[in-house]
Amino acid sequence: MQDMARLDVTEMFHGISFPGHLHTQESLQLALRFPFRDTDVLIVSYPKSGTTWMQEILTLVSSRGDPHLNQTVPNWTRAPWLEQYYSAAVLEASSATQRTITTHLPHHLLGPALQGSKAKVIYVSRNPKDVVVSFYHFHKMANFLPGAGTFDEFLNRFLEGTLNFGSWFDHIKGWTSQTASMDNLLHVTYEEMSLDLHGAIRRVSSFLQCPLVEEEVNKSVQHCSFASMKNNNMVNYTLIAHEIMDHSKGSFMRNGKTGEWKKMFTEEQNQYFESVFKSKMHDCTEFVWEVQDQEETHAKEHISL
Ligand code: PPS
Repeated sequence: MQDMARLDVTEMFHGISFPGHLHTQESLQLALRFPFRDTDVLIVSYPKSGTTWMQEILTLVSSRGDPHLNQTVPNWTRAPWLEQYYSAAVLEASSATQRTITTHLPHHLLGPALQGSKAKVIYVSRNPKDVVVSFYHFHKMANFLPGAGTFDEFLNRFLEGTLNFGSWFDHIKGWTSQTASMDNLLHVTYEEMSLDLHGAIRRVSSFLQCPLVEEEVNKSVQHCSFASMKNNNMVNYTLIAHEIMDHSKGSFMRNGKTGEWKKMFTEEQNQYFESVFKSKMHDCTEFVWEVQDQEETHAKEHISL
């Protein structure tokens, strides 16, 4: 993962920018033609939505709560990103009967490759206001991403859909609109994992038809807590050279909370966000989002940001 530098290269693919450090035109093309197996499990997310957390959960579920793999194999080897250049080699070398694969690609690009496949898809989403804050901080430490600029500039780029990996709105709409027609798709939110990690792990394990006993769930909960993952160098990206990810400028496992956007957004930015959100998401009748502040313990709000 550290061989190919290309830190200043951006690959433009179907109108979306991807970091050239990990993506090439060829690797992106290959992803769109990927021969999925019915036994594959695919984690799909827009960046900073809880991808790494779900990778950790899937490893623990398949190991029945035993953290050995989580503590000895980096997450990008356990669950490689389909569109990144090293994944073909990793997947070829994999002897797993059930492969876990990760992707940030939007549905309009990856949907055709999945057509007709029984591969299981887990879509992970997060309150977009927290996504943008997390992504902003990540841009400051990840030297393979363009400069973050001011938060105001960054927020505009997020809302326009011009950041790397494209539009959050296209991503969420594209994938969640498939939930009615794809019975092999499970939507899990970051907020749900924050609120009830035990329940989320149970839901994921039953979706994968890999039910765990209580003790196995409890062990999984323990090993994919924020504190465990922050200290696990197989998942906290401290194995990556500091020229690529500068840990003096921030941590990948930054703070792992919900509702942190409130400390970052001005009232004006919030109003602007709300207006763009409303105009872009107005046609999403099926779109269910439960967002809850950590300090609030009751009542789930429906599409409340
Ligand atoms: S990436 O770059 O797309 O793979 O990033 P992703 O893994 O999707 O998102 C990173 C954010 O997820 C937080 N995270 C967690 N939060 C709570 N508990 C656990 N176990 C956990 N693991 C990862 C991580 O801290 C990033 O969020 P922020 O808000 O920046 O802290």
